[in-house]
Amino acid sequence: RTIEELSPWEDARRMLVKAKDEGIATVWDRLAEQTPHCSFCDQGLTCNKCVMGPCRVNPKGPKRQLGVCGADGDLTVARNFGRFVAAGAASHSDHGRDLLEALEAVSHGTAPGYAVRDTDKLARLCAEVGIATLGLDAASQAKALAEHFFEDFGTRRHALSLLSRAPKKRRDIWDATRSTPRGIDRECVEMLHRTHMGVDCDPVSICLHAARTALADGWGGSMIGTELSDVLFGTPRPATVEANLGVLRADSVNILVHGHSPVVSEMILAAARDPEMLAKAKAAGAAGVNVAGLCCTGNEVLMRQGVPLAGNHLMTELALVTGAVEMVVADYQCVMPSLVQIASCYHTRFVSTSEKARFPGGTHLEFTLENARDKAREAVELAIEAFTRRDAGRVDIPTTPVSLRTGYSNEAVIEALGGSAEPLLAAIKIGLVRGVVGIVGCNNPKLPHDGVLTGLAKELIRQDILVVVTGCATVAMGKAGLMTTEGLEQAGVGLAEFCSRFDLPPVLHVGSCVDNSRILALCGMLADALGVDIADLPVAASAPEWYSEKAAAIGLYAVASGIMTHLGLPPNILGSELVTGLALEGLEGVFGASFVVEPDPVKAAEAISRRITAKRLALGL
Ligand code: BF8
Repeated sequence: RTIEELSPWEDARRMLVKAKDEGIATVWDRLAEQTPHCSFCDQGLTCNKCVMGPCRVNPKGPKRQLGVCGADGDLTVARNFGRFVAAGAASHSDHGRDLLEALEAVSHGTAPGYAVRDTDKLARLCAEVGIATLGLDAASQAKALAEHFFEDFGTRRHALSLLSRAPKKRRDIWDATRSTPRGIDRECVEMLHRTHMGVDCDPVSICLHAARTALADGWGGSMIGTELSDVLFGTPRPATVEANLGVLRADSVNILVHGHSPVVSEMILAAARDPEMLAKAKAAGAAGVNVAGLCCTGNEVLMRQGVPLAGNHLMTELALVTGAVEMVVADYQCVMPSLVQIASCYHTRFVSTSEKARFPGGTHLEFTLENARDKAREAVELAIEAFTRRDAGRVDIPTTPVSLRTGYSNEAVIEALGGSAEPLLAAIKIGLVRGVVGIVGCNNPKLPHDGVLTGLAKELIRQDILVVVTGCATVAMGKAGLMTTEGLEQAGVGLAEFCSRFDLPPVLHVGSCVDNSRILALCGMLADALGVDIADLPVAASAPEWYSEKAAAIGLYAVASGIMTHLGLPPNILGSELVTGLALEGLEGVFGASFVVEPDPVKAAEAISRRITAKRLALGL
């Protein structure tokens, strides 16, 4: 493929040319080397879960129709998919647990530099889960809430605390299908157990447990992660910020925060904003210390602190190719191991911070809740030192930044609407806004960078469908100009009228990937207000360019919550007609929603639009 075919963006294209000139391989080069992929793996028909194998199952072939243990293609695909989803749910939820541990440490006064920044939200959450707050100070509330949520991770509950945010009808469906998640860790562990050789041999049963595991993520691990991030670092409020590689500054020490957890990135930001660090940067010849974000941790500090966003998943390597980055500070998830090698081609330091995410060849500065403030200062000092080694001749910062609006937590949306969701519901009822679609997730080098994301969003807003966006989809929408009120020029007349009335862009930024839980909560709120189930709402979800296990968990919890979900490419399940049929149709009968797979954004928009029309008609709208 030509560079023009890989990415539509000026900043990406310039850096792809530079990478080629400098002999630096990127994710696209490695994809080309790996293509064609193993067709058994592609279809989910390989099994390496025991050493009687590994097996390649060939359901329609003359031989090898069964693995050594006797598993057929359907079971093999289901087991693989179940574990795939569990890994995604575990990743989000383990991230959520880190926030929980941070809250607990704050309550004990053992996390210097961290604090409860939204005491109102803390009190609201306590009240929601039944903790009496009268006479309790913030520290005691934090302690009680942390203890309460720790139990959601374990095995002592029959249902997770925040499931009460789902409408009763939805909870009844989960109970009837034995999909009610009981404990976050429990469901992940049970999936590993079920998919061990000789345990659950029913592909449908495994897939239903995958849904339960995913629900434990969406309404559990992710939701706790989101809510506690707000408590600790502040609930996002609307603001205008900048994005793309143009946010790097030629005259400054550039630090990119990458990964997912605000626990590390917030501390780096605080250290970088310290006047003492500014003085040190100036002494080293820089104008200042510039922190910018990548991927989801970028979304976290963008939403709450207005930190500019340098790029999404496929931009992470290219950001280093600018030659202007002194340091990448990573916590975990979606951090390509290749970044260590690319950093070593420049003066860039790659710093890992989490005990559970080590990157050989990089610098490991282990952050704990006790030492984070000091470690963050150490990291910024190392970045300032790296600045003195920057080769100005290799610096190329392409393009100027674009502006985008951010900060649309549910609280902020309600506030923007004047105090309740009623104006949105009224607009939906009269058809000014036909529906709401969450466009979420990643980039995947198999698809044109950001092309399916932006193509779909443009089609939807043109058809008066409000879009909410999270994760790596955010930068794409920002670059396409859809996240400011100027973007309303591309919206349909109805949507433009509604958004103009409330000063909203047509694409609302609601956060990082764990913040998809905000969309679930919003759907619960809208369904309750209308007295219906989530599956009755004119809403849908889409992960057009997804790649990760986490995105699979997100897609499945959306479907299991009653939200039709579009994927730009299928998971590795096509080797089983049974599992594929379940995903594309069968789940509709179980949860009232299923998946649609469509790489073409216009066709995907048509499918979503048809769904929204059908839901509107069923509601009598
Ligand atoms: O959790 S959108 S590429 S960074 S997986 Fe990863 Fe996908 Fe980006 Fe965030 Ni979500």
